[in-house]
Amino acid sequence: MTVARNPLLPGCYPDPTICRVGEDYYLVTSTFEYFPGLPVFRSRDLVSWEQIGHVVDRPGQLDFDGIASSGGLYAPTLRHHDGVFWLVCTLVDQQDDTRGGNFLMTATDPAGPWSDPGWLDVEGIDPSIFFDDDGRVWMHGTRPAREPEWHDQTEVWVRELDPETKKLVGPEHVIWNGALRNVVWAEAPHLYKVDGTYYLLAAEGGTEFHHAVSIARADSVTGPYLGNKGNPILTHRHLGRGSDVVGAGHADLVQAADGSWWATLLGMRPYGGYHYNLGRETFLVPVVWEDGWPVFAPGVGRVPDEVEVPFAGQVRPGVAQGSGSGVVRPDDLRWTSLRRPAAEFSSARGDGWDLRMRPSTLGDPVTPAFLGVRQQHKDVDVRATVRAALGAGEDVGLTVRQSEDDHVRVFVTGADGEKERRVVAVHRQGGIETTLGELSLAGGAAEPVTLTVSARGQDYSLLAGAADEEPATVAVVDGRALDSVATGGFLGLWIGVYATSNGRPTATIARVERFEYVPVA
Ligand code: 6LW
Repeated sequence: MTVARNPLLPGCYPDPTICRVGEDYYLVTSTFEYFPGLPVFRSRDLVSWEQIGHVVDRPGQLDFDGIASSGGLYAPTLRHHDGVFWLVCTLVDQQDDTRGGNFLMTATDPAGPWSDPGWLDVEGIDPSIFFDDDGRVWMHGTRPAREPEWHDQTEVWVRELDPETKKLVGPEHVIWNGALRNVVWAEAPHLYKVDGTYYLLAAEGGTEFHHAVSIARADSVTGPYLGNKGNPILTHRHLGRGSDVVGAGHADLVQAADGSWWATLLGMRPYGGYHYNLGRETFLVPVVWEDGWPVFAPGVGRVPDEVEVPFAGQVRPGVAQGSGSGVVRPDDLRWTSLRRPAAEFSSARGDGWDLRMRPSTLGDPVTPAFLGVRQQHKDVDVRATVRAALGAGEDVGLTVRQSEDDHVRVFVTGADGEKERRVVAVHRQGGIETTLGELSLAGGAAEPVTLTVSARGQDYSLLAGAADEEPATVAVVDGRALDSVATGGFLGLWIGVYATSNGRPTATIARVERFEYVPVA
């Protein structure tokens, strides 16, 4: 017996989808504007997870250029059928709805390569796919109701997919608007067949405080679906905003090899008030069936801190859950850039990177020279040792990023003729920049500087020092201004390095000698 500690995946891993193939479980989550997109995790026992790749990992697969933060890749669904992995997902461009849409990709190895997208002629988000035991395949998803009876009413549709042509065929059926009248955002639908009955699992209430999981069943895949009288079958909204986990919803079911049932779902852990800087994280909940309905977290009725997985002790030990501590080397799968591959502006060198500085800044919805990792722990030190012969107006720094419009930066900046190096801390809030602090460091332009973000709950200290010096505090930022409760959007925070010439032509290479991510116990 082994215990899975929740969250299964700490940090911004929302909208989890899970499937099992033999003894292996595979899980994928949303990534929005980050690249590579849609990380793929594998586990033998539901307890220990290792990342094995990404679904979207090469240019030309999808075009994210210009897509603003919290657009991009929304909730995916992963399934396996007849030796092939199928993934359906939505690319959302909030500024230009002629771009993107719902697509399907396949792979024989979930670590990749994945196919190019096949676009599906259907609107809305949260697509899912169900392989019936008669060989027929059914797509489903959610969209704003065509004839709404209430505000933010959505409708879940189902339609057949021809697995050969990968096109939708036959009539469409609208099967669900949520379990409750006036409920908003019935979404994240997934169909299953259990003992000959079709089940529709769906979220409702919106992916924030009122999030919930409901279930309905039918004798035919196209309905009519009858909701469980106990709906919603899981929510934390009645626990209030002081609950350790809020916003539980967006679940997917999986049956283990021993016949037991489990659900993955998203939730948030507020701290320092009602703020969840780590974003929407992935949790695990046990499921049993009673009277032909699933019961989530039986006897507890909420997302448990720990989940006993009876079969976990019997299989090979997996890789430690969550993330590592220490130097994040260039081959670490946690690294992400924005919208396009990091190879376009960076090269691995030793334990770090050479960043080819770009004119674009973190305020532009493009691909600035940025490389970062998710903030997965509320107490963490992130240190980057950087070195660059900066030109006038050029910056190399460390950022805590929510979006183009909301982030903080601590950076070394260059100016003609100066002997000292200037370190500046800036908060960009709602697109408006405020300088929070400044200091000067002795030493020549090309000597290394260590920049640190030291997060202790909602206090984010930004520090700087020459490599062999005690670092000095440049500013302390209140993290409550940075999470999605404060800024809007769907994301948790990232912490990363960047280099920008702030619009000027440049050929500067910024060297990141090492980047450390050290959670504080
Ligand atoms: C996801 C959907 C949702 O597609 O948030 O509000 C979206 N609802 O289920 C992004 O995670």
